[in-house]
Amino acid sequence: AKKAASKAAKKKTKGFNFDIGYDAESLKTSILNHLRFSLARDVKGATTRDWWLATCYAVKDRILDRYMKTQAKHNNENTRRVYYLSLEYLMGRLMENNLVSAGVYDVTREALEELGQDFDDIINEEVDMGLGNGGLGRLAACFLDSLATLEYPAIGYGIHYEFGLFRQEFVNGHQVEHPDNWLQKGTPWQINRPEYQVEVPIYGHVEYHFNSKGDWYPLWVNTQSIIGMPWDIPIVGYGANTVNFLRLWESRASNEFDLEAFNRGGYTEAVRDKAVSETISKVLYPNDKSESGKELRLVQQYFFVACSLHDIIRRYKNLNEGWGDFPSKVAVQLNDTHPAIAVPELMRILVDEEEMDWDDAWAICRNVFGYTNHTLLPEALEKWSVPLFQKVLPRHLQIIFEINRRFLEDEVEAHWPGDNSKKSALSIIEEGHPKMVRMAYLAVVASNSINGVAALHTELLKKNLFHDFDELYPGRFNNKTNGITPRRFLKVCNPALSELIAEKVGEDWPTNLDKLTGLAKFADDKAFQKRFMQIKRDNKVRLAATIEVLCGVTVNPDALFDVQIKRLHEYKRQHLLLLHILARYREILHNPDKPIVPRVIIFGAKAAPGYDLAKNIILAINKIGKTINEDPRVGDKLKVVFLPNYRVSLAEQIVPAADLSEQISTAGKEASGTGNMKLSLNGALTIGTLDGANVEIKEEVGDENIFIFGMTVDEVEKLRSSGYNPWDFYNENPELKAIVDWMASDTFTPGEPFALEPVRRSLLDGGDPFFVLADYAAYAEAQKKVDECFLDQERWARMAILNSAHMGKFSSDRTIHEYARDIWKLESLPVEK
Ligand code: NBG
Repeated sequence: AKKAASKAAKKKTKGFNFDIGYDAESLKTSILNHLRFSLARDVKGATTRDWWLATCYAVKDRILDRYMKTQAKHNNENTRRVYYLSLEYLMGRLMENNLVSAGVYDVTREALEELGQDFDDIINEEVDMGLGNGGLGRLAACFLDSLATLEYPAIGYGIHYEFGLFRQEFVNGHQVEHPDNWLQKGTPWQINRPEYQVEVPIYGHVEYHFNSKGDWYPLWVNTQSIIGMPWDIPIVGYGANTVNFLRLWESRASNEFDLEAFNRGGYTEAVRDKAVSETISKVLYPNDKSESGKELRLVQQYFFVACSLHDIIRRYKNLNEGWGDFPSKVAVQLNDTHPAIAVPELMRILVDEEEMDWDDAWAICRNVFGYTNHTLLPEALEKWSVPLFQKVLPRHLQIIFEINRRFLEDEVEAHWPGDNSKKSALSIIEEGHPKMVRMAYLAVVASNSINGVAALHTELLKKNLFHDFDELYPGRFNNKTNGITPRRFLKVCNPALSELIAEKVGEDWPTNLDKLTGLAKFADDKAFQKRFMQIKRDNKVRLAATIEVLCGVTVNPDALFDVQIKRLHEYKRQHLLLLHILARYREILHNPDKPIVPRVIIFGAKAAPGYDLAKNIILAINKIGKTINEDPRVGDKLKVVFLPNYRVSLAEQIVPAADLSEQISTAGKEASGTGNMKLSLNGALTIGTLDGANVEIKEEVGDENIFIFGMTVDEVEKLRSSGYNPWDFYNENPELKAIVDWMASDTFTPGEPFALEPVRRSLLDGGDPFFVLADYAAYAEAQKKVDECFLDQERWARMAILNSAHMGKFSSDRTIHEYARDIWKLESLPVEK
């Protein structure tokens, strides 16, 4: 009957014209319609928020039209897809990008102007969708953009956090965290999909039963159920007809579960259990690179993985018979180890539910999964305690043990016969009290591809962390250097430069970023230099206004804008730049008449709420900055500002205005970095170490257009093994000694002489684990070169132009093409209009 009804409905709507206008007049009509019929608002009383929502709805109508066509196409062709599993997506604002990608930017602007609305005010209504911590989450967002733009069939899966990354405020120089209630104003972009909700089991225990053949089989029983409710965010391809989507799971209490408790008379229990289930998707863990071993985090990981696999399998089964074609239709990419529970979950489904032989199931797994590693930092390598696993996912733990047993007995034994030390070194289970599950090893053993995110990082993975695995699985390790979307990080955030580029190299550079090399021939052209630098200056004037509002500090747009924007971490060494600030301040006080290149030092960074030293570094920067900014002897020569609540939308204001990009991590610690690419693309020069993708940026722009300093990975290793003593560097360098000692006075914290002591101590008694003092002299030298270069504005302009010109490699389109070709074996599938 249902089928007949839907047939009848189809017949009755046959010939109905769903066509939707793409001109300003149609947009205007749509906006007014939504204002009235979606928001119940009269033009007269409409607030900016109402206009924003109505405009987004109008644009969404046009996007959904393409979304329907895309999904129909993917379905009809029963196409292979990639499923990107990530616990984080740092999407930022969606409106402006969607307008640009859908090709309705100009007409929407025009429509709003005709309606008497200020376009920029409306854009600024949107709060960032900040469901991620840093580079890893932003990379996932850039990848979605590229996948849609290149028309690859792809779906992203993640968690619909009610609270994204905390909002940061400074109180008296200290970081204070506030909840990020991003859904409060409503979000027009998401589509609820209750028809695809999923129920997943968790907790419980394993019992053994006999089957009809008299064999034992395990049964996971007495589980609790959680409902996963999908919310879809359309992902619009730039200048393409493909609209993919990101599906985010919200946890809800299972109705059945509530009802049972309710019937037992346990009303409050029922409500309490409901609250627990609904806690799962409440909040994003704000630790950028450390695992706290919290039960809720493990539950989050399993919850979203189980929902996603269920969804993937449902979609597959709709169009295919049996499991034979599963690996040819499905590629799953694990964004770090956070979703690695997908491995035992898929095994559980295949072996326990589908009653497949272990070997067949394992072959499917190994054909489906790919794993991307994003860091070598030991504190970021996920391990879960066996007792915790036993409690939350008892059946999965058994499966992991079985995977491990077969791996050690079959593969490790075959390669290193009788070598027990190899077995314990490679075991997925780490011995100890308690035993731990090494998630990275699990991901490696189960994947057909393991990749690092920059050439140096991949080399180090193969050399150190996964050395034996690389020997065991030759060819499985590969590099995929990160990239960034040139749509958001140039076209949208820097419209003036975009226009200049289009004029010189053609309109199609946003999808052919290599075309930027066409700028190189203008690097010495005085007129071009002038225009390029004038755009930079205009961007600096705009940023200066933002700085005034956010920090209450007036800065001179002709000063060198020196930018360090990224999460706060010791290894990223914001405190190395802080030492340089102290040196500049000292120089200004000691040589007041000596000319100095005026600088504005701009920080943006959030510290994990439990990371004390990171918070102390923020405090030190704020206190020292305040002292300098208020010192009349300094004036415009030096200003230090720490912009609060650094996030994607703020990055989009800072990046186009930067002159100098600080990429100064300890060599070997930054897997890739992606901010380095964004800044250079917008014409900032890099001062940096030979770390992560800096190495490849240097290759592209040439040694003479970048300021490289400091120890290499090998030199760091050598110094470490010979016994590094930071006191040696402190004692040998009078300038360094003076500025480090300065921190111990109460110059910057009047009346509180020891307020900055934690930072100073970490550099000396603390052993300076990231070699700040060891690299200080080289850094100071490189900064001197920066100043010299900046004095020669023509030379600087030339270098800046050549930076933009040579960033083509770092488009995430290039990265995604490589993933598609080498890992996912995925073909692009253009969608017709
Ligand atoms: C981060 C690295 C960055 C890298 C991004 C994206 C984690 C675990 N890793 O260097 O620190 O650019 O991943 O690959 O957040």
